[in-house]
Amino acid sequence: MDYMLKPEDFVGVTFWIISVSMVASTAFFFLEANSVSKQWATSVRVAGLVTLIAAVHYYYMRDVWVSTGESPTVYRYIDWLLTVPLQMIEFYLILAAVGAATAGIFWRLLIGTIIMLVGGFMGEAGYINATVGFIVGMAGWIYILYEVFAGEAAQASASSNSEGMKSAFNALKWIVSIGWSIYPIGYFLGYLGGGADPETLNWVYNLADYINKIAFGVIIWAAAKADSAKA
Ligand SMILES: *C/C=C(C)/C=C/C=C(C)/C=C/C1=C(C)CCCC1(C)C
Repeated sequence: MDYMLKPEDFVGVTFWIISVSMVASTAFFFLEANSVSKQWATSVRVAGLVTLIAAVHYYYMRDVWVSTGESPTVYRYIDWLLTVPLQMIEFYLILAAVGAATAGIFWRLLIGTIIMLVGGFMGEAGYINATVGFIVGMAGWIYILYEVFAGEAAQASASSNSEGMKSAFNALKWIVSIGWSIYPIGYFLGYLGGGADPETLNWVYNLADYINKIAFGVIIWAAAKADSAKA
């Protein structure tokens, strides 16, 4: 039967591992949200929502891949369209937890996310030229990076005196820059390095999701734990 995972399907194996890891992470974050202080509980639950949404999509994406060997582009972008804004909201929430958030920070992070994802999707789905989609996507990402490294969000974090919040904010900054850089690398290798290469594209995206959804949540959970222990 075509539908079965074959041992030589390396990309398929990564889809299976991540599907199950996302479910386990979801259980972990939801349970742990009960043992951190109140102002951190929402952040930890949102981390659980991110892995929950991803878990559902990974089961579908895995089926597409294992049965057709094609990139599950639509499912992937629906997942990102839900989970990436939630992760941007995390920045806002950890600032809000210490009273340093503003509406402008929220909107700019959201707008940057939408530009990045719409550009990438149009390029991958073939609505626009793959290079143009890449450039638009990069512009959205750079806008987000500016906000968290030098913009109002960065300033709000720097002027706060909560050590727990600051360490979480700094860790998230590195996720959004170094961790997220895996995605444009995947896009580049998949579409711009001469012809479409779904194998490389998908294992690189899968690795990126593993780091940027699960490790992202663990960072928030660790900061929440450390800060709650002090209170
Ligand atoms: C859980 C999913 C996450 C964190 C997805 C993040 C996706 C990106 C950072 C995608 C970025 C892209 C570019 C910066 C340019 C090329 C197109 C994209 C969409 C792959």
